[in-house]
Amino acid sequence: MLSEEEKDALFDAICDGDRETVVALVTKARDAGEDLGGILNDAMIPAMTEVGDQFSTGEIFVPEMLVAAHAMQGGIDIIEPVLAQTDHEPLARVCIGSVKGDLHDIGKNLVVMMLKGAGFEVEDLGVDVPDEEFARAIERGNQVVCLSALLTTTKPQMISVVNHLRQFSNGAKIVIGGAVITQDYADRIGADAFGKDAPGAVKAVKRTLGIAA
Ligand code: B12
Repeated sequence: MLSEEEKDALFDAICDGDRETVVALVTKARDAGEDLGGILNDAMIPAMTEVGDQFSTGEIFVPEMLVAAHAMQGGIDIIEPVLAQTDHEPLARVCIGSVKGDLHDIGKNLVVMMLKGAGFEVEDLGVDVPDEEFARAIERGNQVVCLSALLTTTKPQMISVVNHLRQFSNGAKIVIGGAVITQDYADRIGADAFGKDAPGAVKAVKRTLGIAA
């Protein structure tokens, strides 16, 4: 079992981007047969939320957030297969991709990690994703479609995806984000929600599904 001090150490290790310590502590918890969902919820997700808050307030910047995300991923890689074996039900199924023409994926990958950390099953469609691929992802049972765009030139591609998905809509929700996206733009193109950053993405996805944040 992890002691309270070790749980605090796990929290700090994620905030500090100390992947080695994260992997060591999560491995210890797994080998002791501990409730890994509990570790995720009590220590790891709060750490990523802290990192997200520090990023939002300008205390830390992208490099620190990426290192923290990398450390978090080290823990998630150990937890994911174990949770997949249990009855742990995902909150919902979510797919995400950078829209057609957009090759930026660092921010998207952070959103994927935060969504997984929050308990969602996430299908990562990658970058430069055509509209039809998002539609196929809905057919495969994804309940929320997340779209990422970083470029002024790929921003309008979101209009095309939203229109395409609404044509075949089975009630799937659409959440959009990326450096060039705003709430006003989301409202204008008829997306269901906008998220400013990775923690904001989790809140936006939960909001569309009526799940308390
Ligand atoms: C790294 C980078 C690249 C890398 C991408 C590598 C990769 N694997 O992603 C490379 C070198 C490939 C690249 C290429 C280009 N880039 Co570039 N790139 C950047 C840079 C420096 C950082 C982007 C980044 O990773 N930010 C860090 C992450 C954490 O932030 P983020 O992506 O915004 O994501 C956060 C939020 O936006 C949000 N979010 C993101 N997605 C989603 C999705 C949802 C659903 C939600 C809710 C939230 C959400 O959460 C994330 C986490 O907090 C930016 C400048 C900058 N400071 O942003 C330029 C920038 C985005 N690039 C730019 C340009 C112009 C280009 C090129 C056209 C350059 C060229 N002439 O070739 C090409 C285009 C390639 C293409 N077709 O996509 C411009 C865009 C200007 C504009 N407004 O259009 C920028 C702003 C640079 C600049 N100041 O001019 N780029």
